[in-house]
Amino acid sequence: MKDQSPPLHRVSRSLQDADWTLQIDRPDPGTPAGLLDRLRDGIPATVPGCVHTDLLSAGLIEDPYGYGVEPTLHWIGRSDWRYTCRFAVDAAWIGRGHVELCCDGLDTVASLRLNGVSIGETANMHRRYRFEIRKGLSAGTHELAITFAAPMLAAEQAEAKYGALPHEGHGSNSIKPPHNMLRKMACNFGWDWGPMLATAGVWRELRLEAWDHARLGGVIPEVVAADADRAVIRLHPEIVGDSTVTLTHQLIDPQGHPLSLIEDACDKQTPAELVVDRPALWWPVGYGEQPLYTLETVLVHADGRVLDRVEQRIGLRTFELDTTPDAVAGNGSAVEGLPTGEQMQLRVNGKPVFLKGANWIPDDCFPVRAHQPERLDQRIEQAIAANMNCLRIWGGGVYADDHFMARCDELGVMVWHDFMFACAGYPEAEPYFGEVVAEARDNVARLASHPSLALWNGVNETIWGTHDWGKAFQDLRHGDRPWGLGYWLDALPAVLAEVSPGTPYWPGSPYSGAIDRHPNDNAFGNRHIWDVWHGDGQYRNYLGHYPRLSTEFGYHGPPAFATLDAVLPNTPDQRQWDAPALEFYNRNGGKGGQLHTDLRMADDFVPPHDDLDAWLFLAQVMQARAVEMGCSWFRAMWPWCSGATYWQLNDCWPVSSWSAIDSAGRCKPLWYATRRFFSPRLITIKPTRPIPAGEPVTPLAVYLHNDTDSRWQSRLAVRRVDLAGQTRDELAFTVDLDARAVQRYDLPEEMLDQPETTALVASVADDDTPAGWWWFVPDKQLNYAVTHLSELVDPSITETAHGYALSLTAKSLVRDLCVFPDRLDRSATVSDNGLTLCPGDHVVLQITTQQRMTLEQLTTPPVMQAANRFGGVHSGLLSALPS
Ligand code: BMA
Repeated sequence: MKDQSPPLHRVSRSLQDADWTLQIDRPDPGTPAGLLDRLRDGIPATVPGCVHTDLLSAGLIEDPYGYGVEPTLHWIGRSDWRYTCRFAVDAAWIGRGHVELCCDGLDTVASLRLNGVSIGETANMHRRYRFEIRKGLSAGTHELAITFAAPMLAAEQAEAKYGALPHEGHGSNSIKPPHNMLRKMACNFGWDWGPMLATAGVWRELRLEAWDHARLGGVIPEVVAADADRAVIRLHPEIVGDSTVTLTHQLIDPQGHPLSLIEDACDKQTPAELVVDRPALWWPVGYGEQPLYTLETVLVHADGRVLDRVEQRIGLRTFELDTTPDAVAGNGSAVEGLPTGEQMQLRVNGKPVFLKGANWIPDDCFPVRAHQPERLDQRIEQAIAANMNCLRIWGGGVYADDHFMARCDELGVMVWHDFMFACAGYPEAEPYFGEVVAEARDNVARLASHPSLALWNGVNETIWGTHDWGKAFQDLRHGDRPWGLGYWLDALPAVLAEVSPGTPYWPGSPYSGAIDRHPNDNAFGNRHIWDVWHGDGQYRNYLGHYPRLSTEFGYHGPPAFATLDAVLPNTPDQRQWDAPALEFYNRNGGKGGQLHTDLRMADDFVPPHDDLDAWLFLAQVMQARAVEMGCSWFRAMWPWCSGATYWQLNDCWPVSSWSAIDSAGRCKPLWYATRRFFSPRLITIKPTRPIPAGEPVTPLAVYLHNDTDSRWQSRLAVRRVDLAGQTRDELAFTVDLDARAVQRYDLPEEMLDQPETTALVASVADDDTPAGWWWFVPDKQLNYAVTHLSELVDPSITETAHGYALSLTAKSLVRDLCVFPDRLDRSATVSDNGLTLCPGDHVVLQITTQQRMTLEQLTTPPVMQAANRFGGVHSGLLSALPS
């Protein structure tokens, strides 16, 4: 009679299409009077979504990213809002044992009512919630109303309740709400690269689920061992409801062949284990393949009927964090003068890896837009194409999206994941404490099956702040009042040990491994290196640092011109380097936005204040040069240094920031430079030891970092060239370098004289490893032999299926050559940028466009640019210069 019984299995139904309405519930006094009636009556709303995007779709507000708009929208974050929908339920649902309203993301302080009766309250954007609603359900139509308290007021009220704790990060935003007081995406309250657009809404899926007897809360596959012979997966299922059920796990190999099928007694003391002989191991990109197995878990009722089924794609790998004390000073690095400390090395399947990557921030101010799959795919693919193997999910945003993680699994990106804490002290009193623990459990469980999840990290910067930031932060360290350390040292590692045992954990970024050691120590743990950008140093000062792992350092640069052009008013007064509009789209704190960039530009150039195009180009050049300086130096230090994840990969709106890719997905020159300095094989010219700021950078050496599994055999040529690119001296070395190793080739003193008239270039003969360059003095002291683009390169153009191929042959020494086709067609892209070439070097740039472009357009400023135009005596005389 089985067939006639009602279904027992879990069924779900999205409420996305349930005809949603948004109403203002308690308007802020600053709410525009003309909108009040419409907002009280209600406007059509989208779920998932948020208040800002709904108001925008209804045509009631301007684009929040428009010039000057953001400060006019603060009333939205100071008002209460209500989302309402109606949905029908039929008799089949009423007969089920459980009917739950499942909310994967409510932003943030919400109360939920079904047909006017309260069903629950929430106060954490980072958690998933389930509310049992079966009792209130009858066949027919129901009304669900979710009221969100004004986030800015809720944060202020929480601050009054818990007591103020310092919060940083807002940059030059005009208001700085206490982002640390709510469990909500901190940067939604404004950051030093993001506007203050505090919003509310249902930001992830909302659905009904019906089930009987029991359901699967999840299954955590803990890979306890993985080597060439054998992998062992320990299984941690969570069964909700009736425990008189049976559970089976089936593993399917990457080719789709079923492997072992096991029954699970669900005994926590001896969890079920799956064993795979000769497993296909998962590796990060650059270390091997990313085979994914399928793990299917089925929950079966005593009568044989299937209650629930969960399918996950998993990878067989182990991650460990190795913090072994160094056996010798420098830990085997070719760089001299390094002390003794502790390793800070991630190991995958027992093998140490060098992390090459960047920090991830929410890709849009409104999380629902940030999590569009195409957008996540594009960004992750851009990271991979720039030779990155790691992304750090920074703690001021949101926990990684499932789709994001799945794509990282497929492409081999290692994910360093912060818990959501950044740049602030945090209350440890209830109910805040309970919220943090619940959020940690939920997200650790949700992400545990992803092979790309490499490490969980406690907090961004607060521990460091209590040593080096202002008095308010330092007082925390010396006072009695809890400020979050209990989460990072105790509560979070305890959750991890229980929910996802074996996953590496580190209390902070930065942290040095011991609470009584300075958290930003060079020889221990990970570092944030901000004395260059925020501390007013030249980018050459990166050479004074010797981190074991740099999880942050960065340098500002403007977005692509097309991205700025879309938002800047088109009037001459707003098209100046220091115009109010440029300042609006720059939230860097401290010395201010544009001025700060200008001061740093003056390290290498005389800033061209009369030419915005040139100023933007040089700011981007400075950014690319600076990050290259840091990352290639840190690579030269391997195995002392185990990685560099610079600040930051992406942006959330059209802003000047530390990012490599702007908010429209356009790549800055830094992105192209990243592809070179993170290439599997690196050639770089650097000092033989760390150089303290202000000291002469000498002696120099060429370092080769072979970050591949095969031997590197080649011939290395090091040439000293004059400013026309002619060779003055040449040295040759035989290269025979082990896999995953660094070799240093010292340069004699006579190669290093005549700093104002020469540069060094190192290259290998038989592969396409990018050449390494060294410039002794800044451009403002260099008289490049050729400064006019027309005399620098011999260009020709041919049409291709997707646009044009632009061939360029260098006629002299060409430095930082860029082509910006987005100045002619906003959607155009170019295959390479920031090229430094010697006479005779030939490159072909692929330009993708639907539009007609001429050779002259493509080879004339501001479409084509080169640093040669801004060297030596020509600096600052731009307006007098022909192209
Ligand atoms: C670090 C980060 C961010 C910030 C960046 C640039 O402090 O953790 O908080 O945006 O530097 O200032």
